[in-house]
Amino acid sequence: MAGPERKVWSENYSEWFHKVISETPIYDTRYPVKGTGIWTPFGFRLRSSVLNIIREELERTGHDEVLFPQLIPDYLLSRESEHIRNFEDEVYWVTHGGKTPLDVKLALRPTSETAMYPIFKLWINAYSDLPLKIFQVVSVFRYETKATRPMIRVREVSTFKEAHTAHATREEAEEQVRTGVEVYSRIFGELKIPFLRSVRPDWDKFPGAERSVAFDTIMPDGKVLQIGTVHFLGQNFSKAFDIKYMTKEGGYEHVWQTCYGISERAIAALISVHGDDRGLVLPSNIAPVQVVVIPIVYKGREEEVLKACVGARDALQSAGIRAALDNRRDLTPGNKYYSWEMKGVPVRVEIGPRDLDAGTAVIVRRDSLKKVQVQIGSLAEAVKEAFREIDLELGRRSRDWMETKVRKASSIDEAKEELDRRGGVVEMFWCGRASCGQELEKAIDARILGTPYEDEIAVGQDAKCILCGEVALKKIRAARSY
Ligand code: A5A
Ligand code: ZN
Repeated sequence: MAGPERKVWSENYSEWFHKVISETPIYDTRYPVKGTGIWTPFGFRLRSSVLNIIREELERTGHDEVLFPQLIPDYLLSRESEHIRNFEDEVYWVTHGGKTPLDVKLALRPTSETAMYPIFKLWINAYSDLPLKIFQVVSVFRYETKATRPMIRVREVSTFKEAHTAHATREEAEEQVRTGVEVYSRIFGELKIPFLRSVRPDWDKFPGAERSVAFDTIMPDGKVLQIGTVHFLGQNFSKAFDIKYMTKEGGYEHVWQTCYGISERAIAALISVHGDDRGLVLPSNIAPVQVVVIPIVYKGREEEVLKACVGARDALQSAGIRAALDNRRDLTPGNKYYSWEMKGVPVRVEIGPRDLDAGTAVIVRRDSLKKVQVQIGSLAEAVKEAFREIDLELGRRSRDWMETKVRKASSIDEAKEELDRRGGVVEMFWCGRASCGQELEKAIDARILGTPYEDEIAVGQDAKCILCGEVALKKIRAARSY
């Protein structure tokens, strides 16, 4: 597709990202606490669009929204040993109320398992209390030691959607993991963010989980970003927090649990995978402003043109489209184009004196910058048709791009060279032993993402582990990651 350039986008992605989020503006990074940021009015609307999609999917699949407290007493946070061992170094502590030292130190939640599960114990007694499926959207705090990055690695994760479920049997909880993966697949599908789903290796599971399935996408610089995770918790937490239900036979059994989370990283991915050198490009369902109408006025018929533009905006709004009119008099059309292109508005409508006579308008697609002339009477229909095409194109373009970044490698040298040269993800065969996996991480200076979620079972008969050469049971993915 001969569209707008994506040169700066791919060659200097980090700078591109900072420019887009601060010039649009979406997110202000000037707050004087490291790892925090401010959602601007436009950014907040973008965030709300994404959250609407997430909420809709979760509610449709039987999850109820709740809100738990932010503070977790130290004795609860440390109740599950694996969990605390991994989060220990990332926790912010509240130790004083005014000048008075607190008897019990309180953690700012790094995630809410240990806040919710003591209450699950109170809520769950009988078989009929299950399954329990809840979620909340909150801020969590993690004292990240790796370099912080706006939205991508923050210390106050301000858009943390976490879902937590409890079930009577292992099978039901495992089924819920599959459902969670499907729910997330649909959410990323709506955002047109391409993804790879990998079962993380044992050494990189969520602290306290038996199994973690992760969604990764590839950013314009070739580095991988984890944009969501679905965890099977087994009975680890239910045993630690003594969450039991009475079985039909009258005995007690600990519940089986899952949890899954998405954060503003998903919004960073949305911005990054679709953008181009002119700024943001957004799918129509996400765009806070879907259409901007711009009057093309020279001297003469200004009032008439403006009137036609107001009419066009009103007609679009009546058709349920989020349309705006840009009638600022001190800006040239070119300057207006620039600012709305930066904001990723999917469609621009231009109306000038010549359109008045012909009864037409020009519509311009943000993704391709292609222009077409349409009858003013069928503007709303034409715009909706453009939305359909744009959304399809964004899905296709981002998926095609990602696919070019996923390569197979059959030797260590080849894998390393691939990652050095092009980034992205390499897929290899693996015997399944942790020792080979971890050695591989060192040998190619990359992170093991895990095995493909889709084909966890057997590979080919003659496949050999890339490291030890023994029979390979699995495919393994590796990448340089955020
Ligand atoms: N309780 C479970 C759901 C949990 O906390 N899982 S998690 O640790 O994997 O976090 C869920 C998602 O939040 C991650 O997949 C990642 O996309 C995002 N996330 C984690 N730490 C983050 C950070 N410091 N900044 C932004 N996003 C983060
Ligand atoms: Zn091996």
